[in-house]
Amino acid sequence: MSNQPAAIRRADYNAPSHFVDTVDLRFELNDDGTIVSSRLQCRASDGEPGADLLLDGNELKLLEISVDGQPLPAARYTVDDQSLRIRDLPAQFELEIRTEIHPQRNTALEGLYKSGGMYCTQCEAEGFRRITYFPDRPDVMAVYTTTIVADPNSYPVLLSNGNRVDAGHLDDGRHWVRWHDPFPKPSYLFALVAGDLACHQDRFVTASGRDVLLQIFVEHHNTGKTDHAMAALKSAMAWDERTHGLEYDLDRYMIVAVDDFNMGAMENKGLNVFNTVCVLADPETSTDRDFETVEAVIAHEYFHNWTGNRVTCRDWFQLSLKEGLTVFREHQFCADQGSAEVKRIGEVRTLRAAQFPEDAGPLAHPVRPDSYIDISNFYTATVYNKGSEVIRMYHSLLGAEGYYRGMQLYFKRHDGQAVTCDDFLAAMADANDRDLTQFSRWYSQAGTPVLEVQDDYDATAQRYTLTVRQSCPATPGQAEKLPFHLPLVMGLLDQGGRSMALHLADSAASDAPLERLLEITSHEQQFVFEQVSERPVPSLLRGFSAPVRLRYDYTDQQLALLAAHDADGFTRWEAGQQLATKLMLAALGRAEPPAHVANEHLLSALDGVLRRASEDPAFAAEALTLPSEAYIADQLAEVDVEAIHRVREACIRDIIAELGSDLETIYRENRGTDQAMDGASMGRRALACTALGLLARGDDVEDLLRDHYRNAANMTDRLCALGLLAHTDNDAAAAALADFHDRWRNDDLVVNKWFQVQAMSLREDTPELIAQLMEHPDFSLTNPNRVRSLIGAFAQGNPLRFHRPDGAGYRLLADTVLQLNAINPQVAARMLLPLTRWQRQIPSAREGMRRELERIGNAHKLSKDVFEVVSKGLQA
Ligand code: B3K
Ligand code: ZN
Repeated sequence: MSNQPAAIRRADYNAPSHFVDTVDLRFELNDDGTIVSSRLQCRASDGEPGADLLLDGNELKLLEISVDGQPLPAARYTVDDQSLRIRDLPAQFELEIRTEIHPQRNTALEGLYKSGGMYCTQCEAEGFRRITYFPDRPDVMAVYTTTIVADPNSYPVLLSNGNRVDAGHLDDGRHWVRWHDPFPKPSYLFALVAGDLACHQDRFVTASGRDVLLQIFVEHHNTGKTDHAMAALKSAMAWDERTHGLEYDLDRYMIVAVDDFNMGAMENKGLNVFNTVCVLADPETSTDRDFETVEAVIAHEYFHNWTGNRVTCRDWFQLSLKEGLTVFREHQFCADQGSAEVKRIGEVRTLRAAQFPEDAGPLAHPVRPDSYIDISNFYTATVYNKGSEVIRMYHSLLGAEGYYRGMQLYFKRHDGQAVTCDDFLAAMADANDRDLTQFSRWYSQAGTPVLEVQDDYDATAQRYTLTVRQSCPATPGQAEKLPFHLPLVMGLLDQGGRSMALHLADSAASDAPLERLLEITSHEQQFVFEQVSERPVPSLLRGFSAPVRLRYDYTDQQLALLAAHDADGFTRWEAGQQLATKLMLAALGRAEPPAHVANEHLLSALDGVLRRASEDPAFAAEALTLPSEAYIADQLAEVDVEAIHRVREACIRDIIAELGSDLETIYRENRGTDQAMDGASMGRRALACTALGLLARGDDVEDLLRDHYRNAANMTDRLCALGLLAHTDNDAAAAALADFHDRWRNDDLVVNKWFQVQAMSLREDTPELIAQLMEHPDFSLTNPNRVRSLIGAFAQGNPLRFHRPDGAGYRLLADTVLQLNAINPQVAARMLLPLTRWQRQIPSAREGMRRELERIGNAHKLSKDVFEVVSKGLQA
């Protein structure tokens, strides 16, 4: 690997040499190239003349440059492929630059590009430099005015940030629209859209009486699918007012849906750009999960208006300042929309599936990273999801009131500024008069802490002692870790499953709640409870109060008791998961493949779930879902994917043998044939589909699956049946797949699902099928949704076939990454991640994965993005 790109370090941060107060942009959109004219009012940050101004620029053709109206002589500036440096500048000046760019050729989908017939932008993190030369860093905040000129027939709708201030026609027939955004913002929040778009319009009146125009723009064939997004937007706006006292601040809020997008959505000021996946929803073509995604992402991007836009990041190392915080706000919002317990279970599943393995692998990094080669690689589960857990811990440690006091102080101090995670922590600490110095280690230390809990019961003294030890494994560049400050929420259950009063030895006698938050701060701590009349069962880490791995040596009986009786829904679910995990790990540890994996404790716990299923079907669905193969793998020092699959399947067969007829009853009682989208109907569908998913692992289920597919009245049911059918190579599967494609061949988002179910198939020849599907006329490497549906789903969601022993899965992924590297580096680097998780695989797999990583590493012209992931991924 030659020409290695250099790492950027947090410690090297320098304040900007110049500020830009206003930016005037003019875009002339032409099919043979776009001309961008910019006029910047600049001033040296120290008020002195003479400092060089360094502007970022990427893939730009510089046409003209002038300072204070005078063309700049060549001797006063230098251009290379990354930057433009200007010398001998006065303390204050007007800089004008004209560049030419080619959005039509932009397959990286950063900067200005074309998606279908429309122009759109993606500037976070460093896309603005592909539009014009600019100090493209978040601590340079300016007021933008944007004029867009285009052909009115192809591009009747012209949008940018802020308020629409003027419009007109030119003599040559083109039209133009001017936008002005009064809020100073970093360049990463700039947006432009031009296209022939349909608009769904509504209004929202804020608490203080501002009448806001809400607009969702989509391509015409997608009209009619935006009701859910609009409703979600309005509830998010009302929620942020109600819970945080935060109002929207412009006269309009626009959302545009585009087909080709590198991630979910983007919070550009006043003009969000969304992946169609995260906006469009309708019961016929979207699953219940899709509906939830739309609601969550709409809310997330809206919440960024305060946490991200009004208060932004000083530099990209602080990304979690806005992302962790906004994910937490999104989680709070979603918990308020339905069952908070079920939502919490989903959050923990995601954290364990995506973040724990990241924290345990070669790309582990702290919530606030110390260095990066390409910042695009740091939009990670650690920055987002662990970052959100860190915010949740402030909320737990300070209490809801203390947390909101801290938020208020944060906005009071920093509205309109670009700040750091330290500033956020200081606001929380100062508003509550708390010392959070130790808590700040959550930002600087990578790795998932381990909490080992032991207990001792003294029957004579009626005293119960919990000993809590914490440790954290080494991660790249961090051999030793200092103890974290974290909340451990717990309770004690008596042998009948009743909550016991918690008399802490050093607290007042009258103070005996049923639940306590223990503050863990040291390597080892003891908590002594008095007046404990019998040996209790500890209920630990309720609500998953900290992002840690908890170890306590529960017996099967204790886990069954917790699963049946604990006061906390998360812990009830977790106890069942831990029981199943324990049994599967034990089975894996035996020399001979065991005849049975489930035992009477697990079966009776599941029986209890089935009997109580009607009380909360959505919860029952979660409790009936066994821990994933990936989760089991994450518990092991050496991972044999096939063995894990065998054991999990055996466990499911035990469940069917014992509870099959009850599962069938539950299935029949809960399956529906309607499109009702209320929480109760969605819960019943989830339960029916989970039961069907278990039954499908048994024998003679083809008719059941075929019927479910045929009778489905909504996409959740239809896709559930299709996915289960697609595991088998038979006529029923082929017929359903053909029918599905026939029905929805014209709906891109449904065609993604068609690719995805095939990518997830347990069929042994899945790698070959995927290779064939990549030749399908509907497949395209330039559309990230397609790539994620087929390649991403396979490599991340189908461990059994991705790790096929002959290495076909690894080769397929590496071949694809090499092609994508030249098309879309960001997506290429992301697709590559599963190959970097070779360290704990069995030796044959390890070798195969490393070989493919090395092959990618040796390729010519690697993008920075891919280079960073490959080179870190190869480190032992
Ligand atoms: N802030 C964007 C993510 C941008 C990713 C750039 N590679 C979406 C979000 O988190 O809301
Ligand atoms: Zn975000």
